[in-house]
This record gives sequence, C-alpha cells and structure tokens, in this order.
Amino acid sequence: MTRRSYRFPDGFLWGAATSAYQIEGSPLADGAGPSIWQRFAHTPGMMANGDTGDVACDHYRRYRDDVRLMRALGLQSYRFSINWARVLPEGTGRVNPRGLDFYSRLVDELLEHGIAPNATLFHWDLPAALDDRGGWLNRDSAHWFAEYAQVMFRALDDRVTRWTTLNEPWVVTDGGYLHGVVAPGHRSKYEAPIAAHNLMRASGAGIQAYRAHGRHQIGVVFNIEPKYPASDGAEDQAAARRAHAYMNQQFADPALLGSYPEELKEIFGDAWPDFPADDFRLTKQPVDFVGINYYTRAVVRHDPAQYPLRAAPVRQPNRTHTETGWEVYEQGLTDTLLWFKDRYGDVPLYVTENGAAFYDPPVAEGEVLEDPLRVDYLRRHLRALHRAIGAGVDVRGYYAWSLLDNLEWSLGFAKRFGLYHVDFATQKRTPKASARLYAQVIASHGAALDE
Ligand code: GBH
Repeated sequence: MTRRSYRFPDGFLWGAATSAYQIEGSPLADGAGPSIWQRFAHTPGMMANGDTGDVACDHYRRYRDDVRLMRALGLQSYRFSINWARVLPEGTGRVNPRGLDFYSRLVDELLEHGIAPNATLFHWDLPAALDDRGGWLNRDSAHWFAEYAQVMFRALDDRVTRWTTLNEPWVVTDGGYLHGVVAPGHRSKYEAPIAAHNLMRASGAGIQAYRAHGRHQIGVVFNIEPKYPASDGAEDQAAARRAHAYMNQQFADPALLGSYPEELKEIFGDAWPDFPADDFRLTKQPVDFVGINYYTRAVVRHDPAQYPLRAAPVRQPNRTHTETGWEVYEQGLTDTLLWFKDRYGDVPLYVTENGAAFYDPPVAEGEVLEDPLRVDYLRRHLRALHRAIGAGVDVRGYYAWSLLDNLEWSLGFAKRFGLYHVDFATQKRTPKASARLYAQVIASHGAALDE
C-alpha cells in the first residue's frame, strides 16, 4: 500500500472565513447606515423563507464567544468583512466612530487569541446611500471606495496585516446587475460590464491608497470555477471558453494583466462599452496576494437560449452534489490553482473560501454533529490543494467557508456551510465533525490527512 503524506509547508496559514451581512445581525445598530443588503432582504419576495440579516448569528454582540470558537479550532487567521455603512453611514464623508469601534474591538480580541485578522473591505454590502447615487454604475464609486479604504487603513493597519479590497466581484455583477438575484437586484446586460469595470477601478484605487499609507499586505479575492466543455465539439469548446472568460478572467485580467479577454465583446455584443485605455493603469495595481474562492466546477455546453453567454451548465450524473446543487469536484481546485499560476505568473495565492452546504441532522445536547459529507468534502479539497502546492503553485494559506452556519444570501438560513452548527432560535453553536477534523488538520499541519 502506498502512503501519501499531506504535511503542508512551514508557515502555511490555516483560517476560516465569514462576511459581515451573513453573520453580524444588528445591521442598523450604533448609528450604522443601511446597506443594499438590508434593503434587498426587506424587499418582499427576494429572500428564501423571508429570511434577513437582522439577527443572523448575532455576531455583532457575540463576537467574543465566536473568537473563542476560532481559538478552539486552532485558527491562525480569521477572514471577516467590514460593513462599509457601519463606518460611513452615508458611504462617504462623516465617519461613525461607534461602527469603527466594533471592528477595532474584534481585531483586538483576535490578536489577544493569537489569530491574525484578514479584513475584506467589500463583501457585497454597499451603503444604500451610495446605491442612491448610482452605486457601481457611477464612475465616482472608485473614489468613494478609496476614501472608505483609507479610513479603515488609518484605523486598523497598525493591527490588521492582511487586507482584501473586494470579495468575488463576479457575484455582484452577475447576480446583482445582470440577473437580479442578489442586491441591488438589477437585470441589465448593459449595466453588468460597467459595474464590473468600476469594481475593478475601485479595487485598484484601494490598493493605490494602501501603497501610500499601508505597512502590510493587500490583495483581492476572486471566485474561480473551471469550465470544462461537455464534448469535443467546437461549439461546446467555444461555450466553455466564453464561460471561463466571463467568470474567471473578467476580473482577474484587468487586475493582473491590465486588459479584458476578447470573448467578453462576443458575449456582451453592443452592451460592451469602449472603456478608456487609461483606466487599466488604475485596475492593474501590484497586489501582495490573490485570494481564490473555490467551490465547484462547471461542465458547459453550447446553448443559444442562454442570455448572454450562450452556454449552459450540464449536471453530471453519478456525482455527489451539495445542497446548493454544486458538484463535489476537488480536482477542479488543483486545476484552478495551476491555471492561475500559468496565466498570471507567480503571485502568492490563498484559498480564501472553500466549503459545502449539506443537510445536518439534529443532535442531542453535548454531542458532536456528524456531517460525513462535509468531512469528506474538506478532506478531498485539502488533499487537492496539497497536490497543487506539490506541483509548484505558491499557495500560502487556506480559509474554510465558513466558521458558522449563516445567512446564505438570498437562499436564507437553510443552506448550512458552517464548521459550527448554529441554532438560529437560541444562537447555540455546536461543533460539527468537520470542525473536529479541521482542528486535527491544523494541529498536525496536514498530517491528519495522510492516507
Ligand atoms: C461565496 O460565493 C461567497 O463569497 C460567500 O459569501 C457565500 O456564502 C459562499 O460562497 C457560499 O455560497 O452551479 O451554476 O450555480 C459563492 C460563489 C458562484 C460559487 C456560483 C458557486 C455556482 C455556479 N458561487 N457558483 S452554479
């Protein structure tokens, strides 16, 4: 029998991730302004089961207890996001000291427990006041973002050593501006590329501001999902290329190469704007790292009815799918990391999210919740990550999604991604077997994955 060792390189960073609207609750507390998610969640019909982030995991009030849960896992880093409208209730201008203070206290608590904060400036909750000024469709959004970023750098860069500008801009533009399934709920093929472009200008402006004042590291986080053609046919191959350009290159290319892939013109047709060449000087700022969020792959076929991609995912029979319908395909993580290095060169990478929603059975008091499918998912993906590192990809750390069951955006609380189960009626947290496995992986530096 061959034994394989999964010890990770020295200094490899183990973490878990969350985001503000998904866990905090108290969205308007202590002088915070409303965000577009606050608005969207309170718009009838937008959220499964009428769920909202009004309470969520009540993390805004229970953050100290949650840091203890992190400590129990042995986390070395915690990736969280900042709700912009807590700090700048109108999005620009007046700073709300009580909102800022929450994040300052959270960071202090993390550091006291030896956990390195990784702060994301934008995980989808734009201040509603800025949406009223056009949101990401307004070219000024890059300046708004840089102003906010500087407030945060000034307040926390003495303690926060890793910063992230944006989380998954693709979801914002595809879900928020093209299909209307997440905030701000628009449906426009004309708006989506403009919002995408301004998001990447904003990210660049944030990085530029950091270079002037910051002392540590800053990067950006993309959702990457490899697209495999459903057949060898030329049409399916072209469909996979379009899907790949649309999701995986539309944001990383302007950030790292200073251009857009050709396929985007083909996809958007007359809705593809002529962007000023000068903008790419702003989008392409040197980053200290890139974060990759990986969940699944897509097998894609040509389908003229799909707007505007003319490509449709093909569900794979006889494969495990999660509760969100995503195929479990760990080889896609290895492929993604290899592809990223091949296309963009040797930028330090982190896997900033990876995880799965599965049904969790109820448990009795004091028991560990057995979640064998999530345990299997975690194990497979950590091994796949180890293989990518072995093949020479510079991956510096891994963040499990998510520390806690939380508000899975428009899908509500029913889709559970947590290492800890949350009973939303009582706010009781219960460790799942996946939490136990992850703690063992961290303590053994990967050796718990040996086979
Ligand atoms: C992330 O987004 C978010 O950053 C996080 O807030 C969220 O809670 C978490 O993941 C879990 O969803 O099979 O055609 O439906 C996820 C981004 C993009 C990943 C779409 C899965 C599936 C495409 N997702 N993708 S499809």
